[in-house]
Amino acid sequence: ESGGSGSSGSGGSDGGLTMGFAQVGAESGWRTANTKSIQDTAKSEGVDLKFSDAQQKQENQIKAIRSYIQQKVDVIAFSPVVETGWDTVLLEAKRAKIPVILTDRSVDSKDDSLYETFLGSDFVQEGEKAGDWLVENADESDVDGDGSIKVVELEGTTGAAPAIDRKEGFGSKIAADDSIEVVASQTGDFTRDGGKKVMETFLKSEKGIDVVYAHNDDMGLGAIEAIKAAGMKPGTDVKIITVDAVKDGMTALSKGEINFIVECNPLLGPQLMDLAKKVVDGEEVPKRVVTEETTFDQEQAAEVLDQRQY
Ligand code: GYE
Repeated sequence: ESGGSGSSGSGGSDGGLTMGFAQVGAESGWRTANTKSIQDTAKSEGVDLKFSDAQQKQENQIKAIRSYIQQKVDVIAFSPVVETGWDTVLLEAKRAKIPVILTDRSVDSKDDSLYETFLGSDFVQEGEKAGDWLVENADESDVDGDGSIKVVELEGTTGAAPAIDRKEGFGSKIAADDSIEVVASQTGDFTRDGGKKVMETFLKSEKGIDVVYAHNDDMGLGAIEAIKAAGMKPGTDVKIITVDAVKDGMTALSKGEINFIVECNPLLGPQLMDLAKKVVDGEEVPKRVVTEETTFDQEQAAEVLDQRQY
């Protein structure tokens, strides 16, 4: 029994700690699965979870974090909607001696003493996997056969780590093939509706689009609606690459409406609660915990679809 310090009687390795979690929002299927994983694991591990949804607004997340500091929770975890602008509030948590765990998305700060650890995916690598697939499948991806592969990119939330990194990783890989060119790129805010609207404008403004690269499944699914409405066949007339591998995305992939999905794992609850207990108990944890992920083509999606949990 090493834990259980503090006047509140919380903490300790037997659970019973209080966590304030400031979630990004409910913008995507990924986010819904992530929230459920965190809430379910908190329950089963006996963690008293205070949960807030920031509706994709940084100011709401900052407010939530401040309220968790005021409530003297044992640990704060959050998924920063954008990368920058966190130093002030994180310093407040540090001064209040409340440890902070970054979950899913990271912050861009020079001072890494402002948080204990960062649990989440390697988003640059996800973008690289998407780019590698396109380079390897360049011939089939030149749908109109004009010798150039015109890509439109549906970006995630502006300033968010996964939007910045997935763009960077993809760009670095497609640079290997001169015939591949990103002709337009705009944010769809990680939502289905955003993806649909941006794709509608791209279909009007760009001639001969061969490929859509969407930073998440939801925007890709929105693009599918726009492509169908324009009288074309998604996955055939326009190739589609997305990231996440949620059930709706995997269903579209197995039906041939998406061509390739890079997996991003939202089930972070178990690892998060484990890290939180260790941090509160004063145990050492690695500064970075990367989640393991794979990729799916159409055949692979059809094989695993039944077992997909989310
Ligand atoms: O890919 C997207 C969600 O931060 C990894 O956020 C997460 C991203 C995920 O809205 O669907």
